[in-house]
Amino acid sequence: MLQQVNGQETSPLSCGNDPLSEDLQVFLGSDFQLAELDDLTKVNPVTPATVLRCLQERYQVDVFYTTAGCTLVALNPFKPVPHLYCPELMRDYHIAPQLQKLKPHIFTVGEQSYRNVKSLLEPVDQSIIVSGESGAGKTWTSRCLMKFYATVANSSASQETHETVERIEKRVLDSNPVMEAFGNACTLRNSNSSRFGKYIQLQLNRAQQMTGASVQTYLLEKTRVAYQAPLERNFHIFYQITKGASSSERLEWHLPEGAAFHWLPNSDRTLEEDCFEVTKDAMLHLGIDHSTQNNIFKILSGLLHLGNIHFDDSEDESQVCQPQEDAKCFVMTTASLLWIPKEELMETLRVRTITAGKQQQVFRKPCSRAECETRRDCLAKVTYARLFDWLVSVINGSICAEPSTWTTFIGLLDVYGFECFPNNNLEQLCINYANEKLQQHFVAHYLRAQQEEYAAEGLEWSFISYQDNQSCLDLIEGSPVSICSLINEECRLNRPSNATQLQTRIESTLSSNASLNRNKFSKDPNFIIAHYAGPVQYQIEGMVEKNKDPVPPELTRLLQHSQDSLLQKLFPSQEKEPNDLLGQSRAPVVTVVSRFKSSLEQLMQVLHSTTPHYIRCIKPNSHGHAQRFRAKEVLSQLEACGIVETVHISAAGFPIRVSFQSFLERYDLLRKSYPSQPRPSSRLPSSSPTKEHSASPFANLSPKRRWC
Ligand code: AOV
Ligand code: MG
Repeated sequence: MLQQVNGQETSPLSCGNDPLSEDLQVFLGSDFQLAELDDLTKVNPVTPATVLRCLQERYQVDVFYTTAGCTLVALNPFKPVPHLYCPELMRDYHIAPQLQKLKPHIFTVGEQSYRNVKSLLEPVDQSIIVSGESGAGKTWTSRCLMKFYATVANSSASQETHETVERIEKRVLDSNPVMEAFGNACTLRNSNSSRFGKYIQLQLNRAQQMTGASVQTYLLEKTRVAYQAPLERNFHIFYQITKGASSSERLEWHLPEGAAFHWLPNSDRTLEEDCFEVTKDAMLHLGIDHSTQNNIFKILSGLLHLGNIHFDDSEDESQVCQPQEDAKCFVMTTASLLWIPKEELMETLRVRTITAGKQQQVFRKPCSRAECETRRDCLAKVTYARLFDWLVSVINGSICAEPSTWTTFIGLLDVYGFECFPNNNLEQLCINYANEKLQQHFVAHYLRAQQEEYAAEGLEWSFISYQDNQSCLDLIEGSPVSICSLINEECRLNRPSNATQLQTRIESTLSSNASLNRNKFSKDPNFIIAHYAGPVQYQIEGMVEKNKDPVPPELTRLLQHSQDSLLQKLFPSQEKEPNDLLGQSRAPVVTVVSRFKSSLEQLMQVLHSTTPHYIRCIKPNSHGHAQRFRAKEVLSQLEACGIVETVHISAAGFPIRVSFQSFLERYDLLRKSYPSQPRPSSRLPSSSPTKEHSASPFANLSPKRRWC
């Protein structure tokens, strides 16, 4: 088969002598050897077609993991494969004397990171960066890796520490179902889609035992609480409480069986993730007792009732809007569940206070119907976001170890994957921006750095081109102007935003950037960004408002007046008024984008200070079907993340690098019998392709594995 492929004129979109197939094909006469190739660097020649064919053949025989140089390609099986993740297999990887002799697996990456940490000479923190599009398997992979560490990091524990370590590990693992219940939701791409980014650091002591962990989260998609795109759902936890509450809880939380909630679409669809018991148990293990849980679920139920409050238009501008007839009882229930005065709730939703003049006079202005509903949504979003942040801090309080008890960490990064929906707005811009940053990290760390190192070593090396996403990042975040800076500026100008004007500004200022485009056939203001993973059209309408994320001070004040002990914690009364983006404050405006940008920068700094390991999750088809390999879809993912270039560089590169000092120490005796001196250099590959080196006795020591 290999020879057939070699001898063939292969177009990038063909697989050997077969046209690119839409579905998984059983190739007559197919050579199973290709499926046996564990490492894509052994495919010859390395082309998109051969790499694709190799992965396809492996997928066909249920082999989902393949090494690609420094990365691991993980195909989503879309079916249960329990034998692949059982504790026995974890132990096999953990005790293997030579890891590379075992089949590629996420446990190879996990164990390699674990062994790197072990190095007594130079313990370096490790990061495992799991990437891939939405639904490709990142969260699944991170979860399995956490289980792997929980299993292996305890295997060396002594009898007396065993129980402590086990208790900590259990809590660390329990953080997953809680965070997923509150932070994941069913989208068009993935029924358990992470709507927040997560970087979890597993903290290890000198004995390599897990003493704790800490979680850093990134930008929760809070708009989902009050708006769900067609065919999508709200966060899982809302379905869990409405489906899983006991009859007494139903009474207390005002959730009668079959009640209809506007913010709970598609509840007829039951998902595996709807299991309330699992979430409650995990919360308990994390130290969130029954009474606090009760508070949480009452607040969530209050938000569901809030979503059912709709208003009629007022008769004139001086009148407040009245709640629709059937919404009156929802007002009562919301107020009772959130433990706030009903009258104050209505006043806050329907009346805006404006402070003006030298005397700082306060004026009351009735809101229009649309404004009332925006305030209602805002109340839900700010409450949910604070609840989520509070949960994360409780989780951290429960799992984080004392700094003196750990020396190194292994970080697992699982962020929301690249997204392209029929409608994309600020949320997708942030998500795709994060993915561009990770791609840049990979490019800088591996594709560019490795080749530059060869050049610096003076090695003969023909540069392998790769898709650099710098221009795309310049477009999104560059200085002095970028899409982010223009959107931020609109917020600072403090004037009613005009999407068409913003579109014109983006076009006129950034037109020289090749990654920018626009759909001229769309009547809605938009821009298109050519992301590394494909073009995405963003609608501008609503973007500036989302970026401002204004929280009217009256809303915060309302929640500060709650008698509920948890809401009092979430909205402490001594808290300063939030950034008033409506023009009453002179404090610098902190926008969603600016906050997200700085959190990403911090993340990048942490990643740069660790040894990175990459797992590229690939979705074999967009429908989540098992046994279906859509070659075109896989190919575009492979191209987007530069797998073929990675394989090229790894195959042509030097698998072993030895520092000049240790090379000299080991092979110096050969030099004594040979007069020529090796070139002074800080690092040397195991052998060099240059003539100078091939003439020396060093040339035969450790031949380069393969030539490109
Ligand atoms: P994601 O994290 O990459 O998407 P998930 O990890 O949630 O994707 O995976 C999506 C679904 O694929 C899971 O719910 C599983 O049903 C299935 N799956 C993934 N990996 C495996 C595996 N190794 N074995 C069996 N099934 C698997 V997103 O969060 O949307 O970007 O934000
Ligand atoms: Mg996920």
